[in-house]
Amino acid sequence: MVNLSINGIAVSVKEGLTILEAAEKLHIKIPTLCYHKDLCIAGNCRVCVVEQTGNNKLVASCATPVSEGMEINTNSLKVRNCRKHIIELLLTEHREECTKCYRNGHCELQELSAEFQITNQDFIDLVPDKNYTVDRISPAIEKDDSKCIRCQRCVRTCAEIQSVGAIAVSHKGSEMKISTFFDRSLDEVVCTNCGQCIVHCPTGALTEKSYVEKVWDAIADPDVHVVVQTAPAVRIGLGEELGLGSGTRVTGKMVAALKRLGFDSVLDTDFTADLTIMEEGTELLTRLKRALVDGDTEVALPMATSCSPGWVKYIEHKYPEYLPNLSTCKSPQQMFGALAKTYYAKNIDVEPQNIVSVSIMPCTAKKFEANRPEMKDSGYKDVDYVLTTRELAVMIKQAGIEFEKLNDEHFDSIMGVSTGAGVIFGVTGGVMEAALRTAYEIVTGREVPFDNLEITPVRGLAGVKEASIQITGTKKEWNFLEGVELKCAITNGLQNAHKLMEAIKNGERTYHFIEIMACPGGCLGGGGQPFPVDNEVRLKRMQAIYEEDRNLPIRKSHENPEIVQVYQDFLEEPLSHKSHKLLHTSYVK
Ligand code: HC1
Repeated sequence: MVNLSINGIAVSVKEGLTILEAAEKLHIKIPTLCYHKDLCIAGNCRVCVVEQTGNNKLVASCATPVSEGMEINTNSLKVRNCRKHIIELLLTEHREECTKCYRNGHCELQELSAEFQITNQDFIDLVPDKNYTVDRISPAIEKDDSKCIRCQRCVRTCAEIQSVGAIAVSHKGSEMKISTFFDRSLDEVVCTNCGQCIVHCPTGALTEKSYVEKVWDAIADPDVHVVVQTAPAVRIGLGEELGLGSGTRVTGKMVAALKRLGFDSVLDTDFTADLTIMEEGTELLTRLKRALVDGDTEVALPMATSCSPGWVKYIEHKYPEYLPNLSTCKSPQQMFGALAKTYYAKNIDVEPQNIVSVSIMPCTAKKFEANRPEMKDSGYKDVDYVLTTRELAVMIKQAGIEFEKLNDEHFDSIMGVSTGAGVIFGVTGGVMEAALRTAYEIVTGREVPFDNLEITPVRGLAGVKEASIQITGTKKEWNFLEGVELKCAITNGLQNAHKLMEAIKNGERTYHFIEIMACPGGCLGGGGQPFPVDNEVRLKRMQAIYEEDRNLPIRKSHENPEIVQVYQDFLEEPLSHKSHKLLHTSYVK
């Protein structure tokens, strides 16, 4: 242990901690900008300076380890003046259009300026002389260099958490900027649209493309029927943006708010998450049968989940030789879109061209996915507009809805009934757990004992998780699986996906089924979820998702009565001709 004093208070902390971390233990908050708990230390903004009493030196507290006998002052006159000047200098290069900025009210630089009462300008404003790039080409992410403070949180996020490297530092000195390959648009480089750069950016330099106005226009149009679907992780994230604590479950209030906003029908992506289990589970069993019974060596195993569009884009760019391993299932969002303009349209007797299909997602890559050319199998654009959890909160605030006072309401039908298996799609390991609940019953004909519904090896925020399952007592048609050890792996965050794919490629690991989600923690940590985020927040959201599952009356996808109905009335059976046409696709390099 190391003994030191901070602001005259003695503290004893573990060796290797930084001054910033030691101060946290004493509940002393030191302002930061380039620092983020998810990332390696950069120490480049210097806002976190503190004074070392003894030698009167100013040091960056995020980058300086504690040492024995250290005396630190986090609030001396020298420290306050220095921090104030640093913030003022950052502002000279930052386009201050706070009232028009997407991050107004959520900007860390704005917060610090207010805290330090920066009311006048002592330094020359450099913004007018700079030729800043504003990139609005991508359907998912916008990048405005005039708001960038060059803290490099986005660069570290893209490299360390996602192993993508779509953005990097270019040029030097005052010309230094955050750039892409040859300064191309984010739409033209290896960006996966995951939006992790957005949730780690302290200002409005990186934001999602907003479709709020388009959705308001659709709601106001009396000639169209606007249907909205809500992703599993939105219901445990939305409350944070509307003044409730992290991990507050707000499913019923969210539905009530969507109805008040004027959507004609409020339905659930969790319904098509259940449908995905039916389709993807059957696809996996079919692949296994071909490999194990027919001896077909061409079968691509392990089969990989395909519901995370950031992961799909990653495999297209980085591991195109593994594209046949992706499940052919579209994501639940896109399955919903395809059914909205066919099955649902027919059911409510509305022409599909008069349906506007909106989805609320915790994810920015879903905006890209909805715009992919593959996603028009209904004969129309399957999903017209994708809003993030944050954008939905904006609409709720604009409409003057007092969210916390709303009474719970239920989803509409059809395509509004879902199960606990559907909701756990929103957390890493959830697709695997949901699939196992159903696969066990299909293969054995026996019910999963209630106590075994929660499959703990696939739970938690670990980067790579493995599970192996041996099914005994299989039904006759599945007896090729009797005693076979089914090997599965689960990852979250693309850096972990990279590790897993390398292990598979090098032959170090073999699996039958892998679940990969692009964002840390799965969709609950998506790029469209409320700010700020770190593992503490992710854990609370994770607990909320599992609580939601535990509280639902049906917890297995195949027991969802609306799933039984959609096969009876429309799709016939999993992997039928119709489901192939509407619910499956393939991707190319
Ligand atoms: Fe997800 Fe999915 S779980 S990808 O994380 O399969 O975004 O929440 O909607 O489509 O269902 C996201 C979440 C989401 C899809 C589902």
